[in-house]
Amino acid sequence: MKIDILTIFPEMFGGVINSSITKRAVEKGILEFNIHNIRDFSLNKHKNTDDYPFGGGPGMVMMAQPIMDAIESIEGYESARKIYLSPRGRVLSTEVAKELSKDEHLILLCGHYEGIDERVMTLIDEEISIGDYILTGGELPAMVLIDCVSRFIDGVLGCEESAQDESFGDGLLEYPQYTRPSEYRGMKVPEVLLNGNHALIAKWRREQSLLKTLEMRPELIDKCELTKSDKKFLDDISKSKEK
Ligand code: 4FV
Repeated sequence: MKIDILTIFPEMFGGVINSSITKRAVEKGILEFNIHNIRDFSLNKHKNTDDYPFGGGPGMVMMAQPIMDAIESIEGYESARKIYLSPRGRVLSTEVAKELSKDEHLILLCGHYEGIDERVMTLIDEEISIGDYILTGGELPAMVLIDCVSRFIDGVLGCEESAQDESFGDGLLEYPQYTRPSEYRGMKVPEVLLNGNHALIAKWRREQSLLKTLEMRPELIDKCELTKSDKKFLDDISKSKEK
């Protein structure tokens, strides 16, 4: 299996790749790792990879251009399984790890700060989360994924360590984030985020969180406190689906 990792902290991966079962797997030719520094693909002279979020809010958002160019620089990226490590994703489990271990080529995108421009998702196959908590970056989740997936690849573990025999937030998912430019590759930032109306922006963000949660983690809906407008929004969604 070939694993390409996209990060702004490549130095974080030295440990996980050059030790333990993954080091052994590389030496045996079972695993191949390529680490790509997203900063190398930034087109601005300061090599920035992040900017302020449209619509305001805390933190910074990673720009689409460096990430999308980095992904497209990888040989065979079209056929690889392109995974964004994110709290919005399918939660990593033994079953998911077993499924991923059958892939020939994984591309792991590690976000940082408040996350990435939503337009990057047009190149991503799926989001995977290592659990319902917020980390500083996607690097540690990528290492967790590498570790647990590697264990299911034939030959990585000695027969005595076989993984086959192993057993085992406000509560809504994050709304889509965007940053400059307001249009990139023909994809425009939602108008509501550009007009500066904070009430409308907050409404849009809440609704987007409800929609993303309904789509990705419906079981979380029942566990979180919904306002009257939340419930009306969800009722309207379910009625529109019935039509
Ligand atoms: C995460 C998780 C996670 C969110 C913002 C990185 C951070 C920052 N990734 N499972 N839990 N990611 O917290 O995968 O960009």
